[in-house]
Amino acid sequence: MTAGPNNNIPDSLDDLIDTDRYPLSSPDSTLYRQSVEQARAGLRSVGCAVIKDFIRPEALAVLSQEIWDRKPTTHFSTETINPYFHVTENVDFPADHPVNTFLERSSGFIPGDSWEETTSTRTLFEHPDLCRFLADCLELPELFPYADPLAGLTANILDPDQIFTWHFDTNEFAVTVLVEEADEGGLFEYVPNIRSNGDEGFEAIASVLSGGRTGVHTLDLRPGDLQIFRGRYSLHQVSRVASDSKPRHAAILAYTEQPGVIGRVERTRQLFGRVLPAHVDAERQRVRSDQLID
Ligand SMILES: O=C(O)CCC(=O)C(=O)O
Ligand SMILES: [Fe+2]
Repeated sequence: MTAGPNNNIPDSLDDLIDTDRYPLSSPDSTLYRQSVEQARAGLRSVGCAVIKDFIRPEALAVLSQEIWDRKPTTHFSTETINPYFHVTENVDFPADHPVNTFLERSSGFIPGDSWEETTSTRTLFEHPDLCRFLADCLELPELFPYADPLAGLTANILDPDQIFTWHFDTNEFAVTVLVEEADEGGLFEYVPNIRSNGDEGFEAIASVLSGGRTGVHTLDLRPGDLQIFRGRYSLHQVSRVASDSKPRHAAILAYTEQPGVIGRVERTRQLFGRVLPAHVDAERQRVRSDQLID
């Protein structure tokens, strides 16, 4: 491994990613094209692709340490949410409807501003070759690191006994690197395409929320694997980590199709318990641009 500018931070793509197997800087190579085709096939069929052993073992140890070092900055919050991240009852729907089914989400997030520019995790997140590879896998013209200073780069932390219950993401896709796996529980489970643009899929969702296992896939994800997931249509959860297990840590890398995107104030507060001036400024710009409140 090449030494970084200060101490032993892996700072090149070759240090971080197994570029022998996944030559991210050579998009015309056969290996690159094969990986992209495989990912596309998974994303098209079940909305999920796993790129095995993507991170080199030495770099994985560094990513893991970076999370452990920043773990005190985790914003833990326990709330009961419906699959749409709402926390309050909707009287227009029956009591046993998915909209009115609230389950525990007790995980936490390490916010983006915990990783300095020089960290390996941020180097990985912002690397242009990774952006291009992900765009190719997702069949998009271009991708940019999500510019939100808190939500762009995060780590999802599930300590013993915690669970991130069934939900849909509000973003189109998510990129995850499992860094630390639980000894028991903490599994990523999903039901591919349980809803579509024309069909909310409430009946099937209700069944899963009440413990049904029909259509549930459990992902075989190992530390160092890269997961690309379309979470708008596929209900998913991270199952409860056993009370006597190690925690589960996952780095979550968020990207947008346009550069310079910043998240909404309300959602930022829900996820991180605070907002930064950048969020407030972005909100003002939005109001100004169309003169509407929302
Ligand atoms: O930790 C993960 O693997 C993903 C968690 C998740 O679904 C989310 O953050 O929306
Ligand atoms: Fe999610």
